[in-house]
Amino acid sequence: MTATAETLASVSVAALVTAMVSTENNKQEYTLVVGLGITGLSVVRHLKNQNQEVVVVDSREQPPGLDELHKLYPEISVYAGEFDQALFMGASKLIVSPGVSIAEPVIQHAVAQGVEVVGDVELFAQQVTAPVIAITGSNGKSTVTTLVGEMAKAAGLNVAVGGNIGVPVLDLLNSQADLYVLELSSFQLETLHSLQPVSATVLNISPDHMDRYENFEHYTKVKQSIYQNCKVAVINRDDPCVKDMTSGQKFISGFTLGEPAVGDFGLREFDGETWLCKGGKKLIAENALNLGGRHNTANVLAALALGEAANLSIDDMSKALVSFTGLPHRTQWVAEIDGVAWYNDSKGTNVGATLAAIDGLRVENKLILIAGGLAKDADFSALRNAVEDRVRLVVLLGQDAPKIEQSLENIVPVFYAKNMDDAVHIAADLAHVGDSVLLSPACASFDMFQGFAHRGEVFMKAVEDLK
Ligand code: UMA
Ligand code: ADP
Repeated sequence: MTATAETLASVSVAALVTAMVSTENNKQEYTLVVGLGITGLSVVRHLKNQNQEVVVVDSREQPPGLDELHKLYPEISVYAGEFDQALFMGASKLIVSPGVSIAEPVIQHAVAQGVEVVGDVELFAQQVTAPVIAITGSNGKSTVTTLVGEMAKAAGLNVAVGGNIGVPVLDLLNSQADLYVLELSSFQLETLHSLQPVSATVLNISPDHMDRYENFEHYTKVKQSIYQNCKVAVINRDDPCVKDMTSGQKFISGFTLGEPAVGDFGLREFDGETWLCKGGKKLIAENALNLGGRHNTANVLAALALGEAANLSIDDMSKALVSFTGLPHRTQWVAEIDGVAWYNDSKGTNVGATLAAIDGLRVENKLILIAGGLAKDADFSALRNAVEDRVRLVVLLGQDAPKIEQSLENIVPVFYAKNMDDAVHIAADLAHVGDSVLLSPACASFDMFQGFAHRGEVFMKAVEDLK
């Protein structure tokens, strides 16, 4: 009854669906893996380890995981190209990758017929036995996820770190982990129901992925779902979109850049020096941290609250804090050339992140900002005030550069660049001694690059070449 031995699209969908239907009970028996990126591949490995019948579909003509799949499982049927409804209706279950919206009509029709739809993190949640710390938010997720992982290591735990940060969660399940620290995107949360994190947070909310959601409320609601079933909800007391998300939650731990209430994490001044505190108790001086920008201080406070809820001691966490210098491509210092400082914030992929980077870089002169790429339906008008206050001129590149220019009309001079090399040269020509140039695109990178890391590397290479 199987369609094994067949390869890419060599079996028609109708033939496959018929072949997969057991004649005894007329029940469909294949699980459809939707998407063949790194998530899809991890799901296939997981399901095959459980001897399940698997079919794979991807709307891209050449899905990135195709060669690897053929090598590992030549018997699995893969359908690449436009989605075929029959394949979705014939499945017993859909495991949908984060890059595919569950609002896709083919998926919605299947749901209406009673087909179950979950994601890779749901499969993980159904198997995991060790505690999980879950982190989402519009910005700061990777920084906080990595930092909490470092804190757990400093406490001597065998910790597994992954999720949206780049390692599919099912690939973590093999490890003998004491603790899992997961970065979860809104896309991953859409298909997750039964995770029970020991602590969870929505770090902050500002508009992102507006091409995927009906509106900002919809996006916010999806983020909020991370608190479902968590033991301790860690909340950002300073973010109006987040602070009231946890009504009904029994255990709440807050963080703030203001003075903390009893039990919360925040900042207090002692003899002119700013300290990270729990309630009234000093933990670590802010200037002992090796991370720039107040947004990163907020990230540290969130990490402390998340770690404490998972029984990490303040002493162990503090050890990790002093040695953590942040991740590449996040307000990363690149070089000083002819008196001009260059910073790479390629991971600034939405307006909120770019605002934090502009605000966080405490430099004397106004900045030269390099921005642009794929807008994801963003509204760039929120950049106006910060650019007016802190930016001297803007160099734009990428598909949606004109949208940014429109939003910044009459505020600062705007220059167009053909590519990243060109952008760096324009900025170098216009910079004065003492200036800082910040790449913080406020956009996704896929119009010109393979991803934010590729964009950051191309930028840093162009800067190095100036030498
Ligand atoms: N795609 C199609 N058709 C398909 C399947 C995918 O066109 O049938 C497209 C998607 O629209 C997307 C791309 O292919 O642009 C990749 O999608 P995918 O689901 O195959 O992605 P993976 O390779 O499995 O990587 C995913 C996350 N990608 C996305 O959510 C888009 C990775 O986050 C994550 O690291 C990985 O799983 C492991 O968990 C990346 C990301 O950009 C870094 N995330 C977004 C963000 O951070 O803003 C949410
Ligand atoms: P994410 O994984 O959510 O994209 P990162 O930790 O990779 O977050 O940081 C991405 C960018 O977001 C950084 O380059 C910085 O500009 C900005 N950022 C980081 N932390 C915060 C925060 N707490 N609030 C606002 N912006 C932030």
